Amino acid sequence: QEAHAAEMERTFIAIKPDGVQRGLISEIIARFERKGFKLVAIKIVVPSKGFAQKHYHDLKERPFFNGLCDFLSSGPVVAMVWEGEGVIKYGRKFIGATDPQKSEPGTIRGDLAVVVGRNIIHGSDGPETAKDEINLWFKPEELVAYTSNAEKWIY
Ligand code: RTP
Repeated sequence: QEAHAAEMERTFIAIKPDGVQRGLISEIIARFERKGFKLVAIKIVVPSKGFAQKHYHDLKERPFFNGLCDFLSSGPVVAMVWEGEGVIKYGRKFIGATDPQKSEPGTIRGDLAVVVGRNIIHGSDGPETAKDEINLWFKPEELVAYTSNAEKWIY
């Protein structure tokens, strides 16, 4: 089981300042937790604008880049690492389309958000980005490896 845990897929999930201000932290965490994914790192931080620019470096040519980085650095963000089989892809599905108007009901954005600039949550879009984003937001010692008793009933 130890070796199994070491290889388990991980993704980076952040509750953006709008999600935090609206009191949606517990709602979002509950959805991942109830699904059966495992929380291995969590902290609340106010990212600097420079940090937000690093996080969104792929989008630096986009017209909304500056506003997006201002927004991400405007207040507390809850940064998390979730672990589990298929957590990257399924996490994205769970979160819903980038534009909440196009997110299916039942998804986090579909149920809880209205506009693209205030879509409450971020999730890594693939294995490489997940690795990069986890490394950007967390030190290795902030990731806690543990065996959850529930795991053997889920994976
Ligand atoms: P995220 O990275 O936050 O999970 O979102 P995503 O992959 O679904 O979408 P992406 O294209 O990477 O865009 C990142 C974030 O930029 C904001 N955005 N604003 N004003 C706009 O047209 C616009 N388009 C995107 C959103 O907050 C999106 O989550």
